[in-house]
Amino acid sequence: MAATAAIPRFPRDFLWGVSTSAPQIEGAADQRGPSVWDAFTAVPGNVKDGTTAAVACDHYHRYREDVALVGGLGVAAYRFSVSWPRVLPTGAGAVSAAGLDFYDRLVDELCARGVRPVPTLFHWDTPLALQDAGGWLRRDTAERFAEYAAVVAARIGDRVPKWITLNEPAEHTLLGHALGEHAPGEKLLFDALPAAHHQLLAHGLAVRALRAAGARDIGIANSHGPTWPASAAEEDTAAAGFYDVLLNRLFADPLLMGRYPEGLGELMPAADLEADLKVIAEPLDWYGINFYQPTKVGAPLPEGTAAEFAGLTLPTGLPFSPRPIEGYPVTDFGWPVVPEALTELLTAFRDRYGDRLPPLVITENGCSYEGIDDQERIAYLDGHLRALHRAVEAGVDVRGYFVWSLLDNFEWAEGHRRRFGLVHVDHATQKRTPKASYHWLREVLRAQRA
Ligand code: GBH
Repeated sequence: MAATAAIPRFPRDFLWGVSTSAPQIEGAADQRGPSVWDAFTAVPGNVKDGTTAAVACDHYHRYREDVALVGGLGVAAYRFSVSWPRVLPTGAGAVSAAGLDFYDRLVDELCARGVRPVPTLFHWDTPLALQDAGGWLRRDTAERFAEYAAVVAARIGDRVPKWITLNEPAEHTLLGHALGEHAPGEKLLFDALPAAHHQLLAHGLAVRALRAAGARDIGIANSHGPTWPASAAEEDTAAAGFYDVLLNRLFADPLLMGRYPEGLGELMPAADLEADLKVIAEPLDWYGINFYQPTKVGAPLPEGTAAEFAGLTLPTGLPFSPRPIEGYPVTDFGWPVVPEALTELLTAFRDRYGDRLPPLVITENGCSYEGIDDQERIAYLDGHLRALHRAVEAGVDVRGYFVWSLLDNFEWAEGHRRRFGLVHVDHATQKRTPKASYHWLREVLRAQRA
């Protein structure tokens, strides 16, 4: 195996888990309301290999087998997402009994195997009916989300020890609403900021609705990563600082400090911004970080150069430009593998937010590689666990770590071209095969328990 030395020991009650999301694994699209992803994948060219999420891993029908895989891994927790349009086919109003029944069965199956269910209420699958009414550009969507949260809590809340409101509002704003690489395919650039505000508001309203329904231990999963300036030159550090505001501070500052970074609050659609920020900053029990890689950013490049970056077609006229990070291995996706950036990120978070920072959980970390004998994935996870341990040793209060992902799944605009699973899925036959990394992680966890 790629990594031989034992992973250092984490605290006894450290929460180990594995993550998935509904639109990426469930399939059974004919048994729920349509989401923005159904509309988006129906447009040729939007998904690089033309796949849709209609079947995905067929987890809706195979959840018992998948929960057995989770149990076999020896993790204490499973992070999944609840599909809003499966529970409320048009996003509001009529509840689907069959949809709620599915999550009820899933939660029971997890509990029967001694695995703690950690649901995420939104992983980018907005009900299409709400999108047609304006989606996240509209304030109403935030209110509907809180009602939906209450419906889910009423049904499965008695067995759910830990909740996540939203997954990565930053990526959903950037990729879904600013660049149009993800559903709903809006290319609004900076006019996408209302989608950020309304997601944050939805989060805060949902925290209140969940607590009113008796839920405890509520967090959010945000994507974060250090931003490295391309050089020490003033124009590069300024551009990197701006990117850092958009990726990291635009979401973490309002949640943890109750204010937007300077100049951004004014751009948000709020009659009473202070009142909204109070909702958004509703105290969290913990804060989830999805970490993949750092980003190097420099000043805008001259007109006409390098509009392509890591598979994205970037518009011209942005006040920064992402640059390749050299000197590190890259995954199949082209993302650099830089474990020490995780230590850097976590210590920077502690330094910036200090006492306002609740305990942290890494809610996603993983990589895309082909193959069942996935030694590169083992090396990636090994490196990141060591980097995480260094942050814990440095005094950052991190309480858990979830691998993305249990299964090879529907990887958004990449379709089936990228494989993030610890378990290989043959998309033609739905056959699951645990990879070398699955067996490796099981042994790591066994050693942690010993
Ligand atoms: C997560 O988003 C999602 O929550 C999950 O659904 C998804 O399957 C998983 O990641 C894997 O993609 O081009 O080098 O600058 C991750 C957000 C945004 C992280 C893009 C990597 C670009 C890397 N990602 N980012 S780079």
